[in-house]
Amino acid sequence: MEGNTATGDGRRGERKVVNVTDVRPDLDVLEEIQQRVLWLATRIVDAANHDRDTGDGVKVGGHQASSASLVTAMTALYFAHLDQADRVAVKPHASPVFHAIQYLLGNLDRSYLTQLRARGGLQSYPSRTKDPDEVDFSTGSVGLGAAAPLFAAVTRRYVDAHFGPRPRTRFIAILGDAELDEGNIWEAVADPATTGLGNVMWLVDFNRQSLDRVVPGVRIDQWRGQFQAAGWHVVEVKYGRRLEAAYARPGGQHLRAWIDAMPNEQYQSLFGLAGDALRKQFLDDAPAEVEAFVADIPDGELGPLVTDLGGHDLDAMLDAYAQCDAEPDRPSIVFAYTIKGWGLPIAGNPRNHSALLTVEQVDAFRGQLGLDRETEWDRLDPASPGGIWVNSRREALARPPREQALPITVPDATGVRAAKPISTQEVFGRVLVDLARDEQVAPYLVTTAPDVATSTNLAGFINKTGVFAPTAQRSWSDDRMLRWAQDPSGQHIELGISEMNLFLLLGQLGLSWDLSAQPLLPIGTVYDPFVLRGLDAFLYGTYSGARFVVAGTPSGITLAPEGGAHQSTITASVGLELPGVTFVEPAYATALDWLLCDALAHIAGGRSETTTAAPAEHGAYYFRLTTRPVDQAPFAAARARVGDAVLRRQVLAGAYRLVDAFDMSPELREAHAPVVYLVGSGAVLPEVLAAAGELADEGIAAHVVDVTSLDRLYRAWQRTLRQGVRTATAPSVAGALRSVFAERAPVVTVHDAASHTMAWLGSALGVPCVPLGVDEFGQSGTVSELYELHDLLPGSIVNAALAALSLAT
Ligand SMILES: Cc1ncc(C[n+]2csc(CCOP(=O)(O)OP(=O)(O)O)c2C)c(N)n1
Ligand SMILES: [Mg+2]
Repeated sequence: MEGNTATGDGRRGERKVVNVTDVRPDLDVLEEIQQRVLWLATRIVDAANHDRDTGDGVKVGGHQASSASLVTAMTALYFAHLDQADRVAVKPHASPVFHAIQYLLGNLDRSYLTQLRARGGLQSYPSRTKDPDEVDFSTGSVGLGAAAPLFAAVTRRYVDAHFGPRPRTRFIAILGDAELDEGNIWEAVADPATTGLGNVMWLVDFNRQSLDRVVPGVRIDQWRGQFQAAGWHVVEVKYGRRLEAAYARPGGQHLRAWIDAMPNEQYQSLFGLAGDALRKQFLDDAPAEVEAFVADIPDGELGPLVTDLGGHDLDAMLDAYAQCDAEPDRPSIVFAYTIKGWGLPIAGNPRNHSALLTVEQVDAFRGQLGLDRETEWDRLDPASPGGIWVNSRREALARPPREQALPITVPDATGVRAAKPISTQEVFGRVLVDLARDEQVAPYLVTTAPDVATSTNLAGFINKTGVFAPTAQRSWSDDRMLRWAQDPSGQHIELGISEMNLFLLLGQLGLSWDLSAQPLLPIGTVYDPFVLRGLDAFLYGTYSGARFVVAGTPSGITLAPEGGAHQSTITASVGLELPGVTFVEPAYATALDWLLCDALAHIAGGRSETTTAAPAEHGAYYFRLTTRPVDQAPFAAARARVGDAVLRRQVLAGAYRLVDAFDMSPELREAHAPVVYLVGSGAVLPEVLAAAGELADEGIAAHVVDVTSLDRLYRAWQRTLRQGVRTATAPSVAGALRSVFAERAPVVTVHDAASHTMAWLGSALGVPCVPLGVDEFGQSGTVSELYELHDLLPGSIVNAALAALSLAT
């Protein structure tokens, strides 16, 4: 088995301070428990595949082999190591092991055991929001679940510094070894914000197999070096106690050298063999000393000896965990050498990733454990030593409830003033500075950015609140624009340029009410095009139920001089389509002020009377902003015309009429002028307004609608449609649309984003629609040059309106 011998810098037997709060149980008791965990995890998958008739011919699946390799490590963890405050991410394919453990602990009803991958049942991969038992971290997209506890620990360090220390939590990730191929792992490990977190432990299920294959070369030397260079404490648990004892015998060094040198594929093939065949395969190419050493070992003992890996030795795993506890100043990683399919007939088989035991093999396993069809799902006998121990663990791990809401009232608005033309990005910065003065709100605000804090207008906030550092750092700069004191009271967490890390951190800040018993108001900023760079982590956070604000800014081709690489076009669509995210794109200062305060009020759990957000809106908020200064007079005029109460309600609902053509030019009404809607969102509103003016001159009444949240409008439309579909009744027009689009008239949509994003409005209103937007990569230029290129100038909008009108007749 390739890879060096254990050279982790915490060697077994050299423990320093051991801070294990629990008493170790008898290893025989743990052994009994782990056999039951292995059985239940295997049978949970078996039942899903063999006991249930889905009727659709689609394979159910599940991962018996990937689960089995973690049974020892997770039994040791849950039944002899964890405290109530600890939080664990479980690798996706070990979901059956996790649920088997929760069941044995009494935290999961027996009825779920036959419901893996069934509707409303146990999820394929651990899910915070969907599983019936308490999952700390969702996993599924490999790499992300592994990194999440690291960012939860970053969050805890922040929470402890600001709100007083919580009971110590160990943030643990259990990951498959192939997860280390994912780049986000290394981005997380490399970021200075994650250094020195002694309460983090990663546990790698080092089965040297991925989905497709037995991994040919074992990269343990490389990984050890990389983690150590990043300041991590590395532990390798390579051999079990039985092999260690053999190595200690005279000549044992030859056995060890041979096992270390043996190709991984050869080693893994031993697990499928027995007797003489195993001996032959083991000794293929071996030096004579090895053959001599094993000559006296009977066939029946040779297999169990040479396959005795540390990751399947309970005692060795508990030692490894204790070594990590003894390192309070740096994160730890444990490489537990394991075998995929351990303890099952599929052990070590290169094609075992999706392999299932046959019904006969399951029957045999059941019989070996002394179980039958009546008793197979039973918990351990509560009067037995195993049952007594499990019960004590259940009590030790019981968690107190956590409060999700903050006891504060977020104001409806900060009253940000904007006499001159101003950009939404600048308003965003000003609103945050104002909120930093609000005694109720300020303590809970925390911002973060991947090296773009100044260029996204967070500087004002940071100058007021400082940058967070676990210990005070001396400042060497006198720059008055950039007073970035770094100390434990800072409220901005600065990250390196990794959008993955940004969204992973936002996701964890947004779950701090649960994982750190402290709700926060997290706000992140990112260049809008690079939202896509962190998209999987964005999804991960919102799938986990995290609540935060992210501002993508600047956005679109309005970032004209920057060129195609920096101009986002599909992000609006992403924001609109992401579940658990409310996408918002205001154009005017006061609208942004209202929307941002409302978003924070939702995150805080406070519900102001005027809020119109749907009850289902409990996720994150994505603000798409720009650096284009926009004249605020049209909004002031709409405010005067409609009044604050109605206007705010409409802005929050997603759209309002910025210009009413008949109010503006009453003669158009008298002349029964043709009507068209010009619907814009974000930076393009000045062009839309100019086009409306030109159309009025030509005798066409063009109402201008400013869409502040395409997402809320779309959801309102979908809600009424679905209602109609489900009840087979004619759907009504959603209220948010009806109040703004009172007349039936064709529409032109104008957006500095893919034209497709708003094109559905025609269907929603049942009228012709001409969607204008950006459907190609951008290039450098001035705003008007690029708007001309993409048909966003007033002249093109006028032509689009004429086209829409002609389509309507
Ligand atoms: C981002 C991502 N890519 C691909 C997959 C599909 N996939 C699931 S598990 C796996 C390999 C897992 O290997 P490893 O991490 O070693 O886990 P093991 O099953 O060996 O325990 C792959 C490719 C995924 N879940 N997520
Ligand atoms: Mg693996």
